[in-house]
Amino acid sequence: MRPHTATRRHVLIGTATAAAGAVVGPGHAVQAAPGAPVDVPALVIGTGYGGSVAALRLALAGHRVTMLEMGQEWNRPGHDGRVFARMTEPDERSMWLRRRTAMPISHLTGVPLDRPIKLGAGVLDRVDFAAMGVYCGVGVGGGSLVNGGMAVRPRRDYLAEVMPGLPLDDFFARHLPLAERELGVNHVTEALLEASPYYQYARLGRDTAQASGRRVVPVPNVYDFAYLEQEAAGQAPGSATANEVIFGNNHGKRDLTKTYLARARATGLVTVQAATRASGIERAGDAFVVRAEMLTADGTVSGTVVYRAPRVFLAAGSLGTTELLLRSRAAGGLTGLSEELGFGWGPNGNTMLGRANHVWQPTGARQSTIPVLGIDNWAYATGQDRVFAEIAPFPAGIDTYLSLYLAITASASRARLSWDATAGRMILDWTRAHAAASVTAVRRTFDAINAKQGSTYRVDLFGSDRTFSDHFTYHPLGGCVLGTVTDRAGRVRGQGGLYIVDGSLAPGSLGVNPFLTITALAEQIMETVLAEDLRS
Ligand code: FAE
Repeated sequence: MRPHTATRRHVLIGTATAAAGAVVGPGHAVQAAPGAPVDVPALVIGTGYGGSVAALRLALAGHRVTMLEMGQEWNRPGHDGRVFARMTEPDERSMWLRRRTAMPISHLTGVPLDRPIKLGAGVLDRVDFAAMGVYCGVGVGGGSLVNGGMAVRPRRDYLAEVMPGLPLDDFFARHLPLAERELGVNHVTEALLEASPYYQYARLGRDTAQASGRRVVPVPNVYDFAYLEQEAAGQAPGSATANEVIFGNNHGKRDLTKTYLARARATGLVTVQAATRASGIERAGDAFVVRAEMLTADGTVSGTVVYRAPRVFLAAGSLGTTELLLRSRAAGGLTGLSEELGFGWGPNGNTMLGRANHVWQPTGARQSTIPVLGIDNWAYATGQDRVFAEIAPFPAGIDTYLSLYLAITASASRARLSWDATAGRMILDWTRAHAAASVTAVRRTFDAINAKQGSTYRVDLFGSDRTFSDHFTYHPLGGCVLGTVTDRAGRVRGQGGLYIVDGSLAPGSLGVNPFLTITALAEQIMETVLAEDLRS
């Protein structure tokens, strides 16, 4: 095992001696007989939205829960006094096991923006497949640590279209409002939106869209806007106003560690094993044996640990959960899984673009990293032309006159995740052609704005051959689609006791930013599972 070094922050959080069968984690110890698996009543793999809901609901019902999380526990300040690095000052905290950043906006005026960084178990992963890069949050709190906090309700008609069979009355009447309350969703204040220099870019994005007859809607968020007002006024340490977002927010954001996970841990029944990556699941009689690797702060495997649990909740996200199931099936640990495992994957139609404004249309040198407005054409578009585009920030410290947008389309393109036995890894058959309909839809929306404004697209943001980003996503969805790989309550078919509660259940497209829907879906699943499978 690698020695712990006092100079590293977030050093190895759990250590394991597989031979002795003992695991020591932060603030707790779990003991097992030498060589034997650690027996736990319920295991949750992943600490993002689905995992946090599962842990809280299980614990409130009196069940002991052990959570495994491959990333770190982000609760200790680093060398600069901050827990997370700023977007503009990346270091080993920023990216998951990379020696160079992999920024979504990779270039500006032809200059590459990526920089060398020290290798570390950082908070933002980018998983590169042949034609698609997938960004994911890694750490206790999952995607909530790195995301923009936008908590957008899905449209009822679109959910009915993409997830037929979901009990929508209940979902909209109870589970979505519950998720919004637990996550602390709130709205930007009038003062910030209409007067703050930090939202000049949002006001310009709104005005130029409305001038072309486009509808602009408010976008709710879990970032605390009362805090944002204070930081904008210089009365509290800056986070949204200080270039913090995709590598974590040091203040203001109600990420899962402050909401669901905090409540779950407060029960005293939830143990989180950070820096512990599940690597395989095997059926063993009425239970499951889950193997996991303990990781150091630079990602080295320092030991292994084995758990045994009669109930396992998979919450490792679209890629993580699908990979675990594909890998476990390939290794012979799980048999009889649905043939549809890996299918139905999509990037939620994610397409980014930039527009160059005129010199009399400044976007602001100072910009809040938390978006608050979106352009919405769903009222007057059909099929794959439906677009919801957030007016996104580009905080550069100088005025760039750049309007940036993250568009989400109703793309019908789906791809398949599968196991490449030769390479020993998961692959994705997404091609650039899969994104063509999204790019066309987005182009239609923004061509109209450019025509009215006499403005042009920025062609210098995503490398030499792209005006629209058709090669990465923040919103991986699918792989274990609800009602195919699982039943309607997230029970993995053919594997009693194994459940899925995360974004892998959603069929590649939700039409809006996904975490609110994922959270509400996990609430619905847990309600059913607790009532039907775990009633004591
Ligand atoms: P997720 O939150 O990804 O959690 C999975 C967890 O499992 C992670 O902590 C992983 O480290 C962990 N894990 C994976 N594999 C293993 C393993 N083998 N063993 C142990 N642990 C493992 O899953 N969505 C919005 O709705 N609004 C936004 O504003 C927004 N902005 C985003 C910005 C960025 C930069 C990114 C990357 C994403 C954004 N998203 C946004 C997407 C959102 O964060 C994502 O849909 C959810 O986090 C997915 O939730 P899950 O519970 O599926």
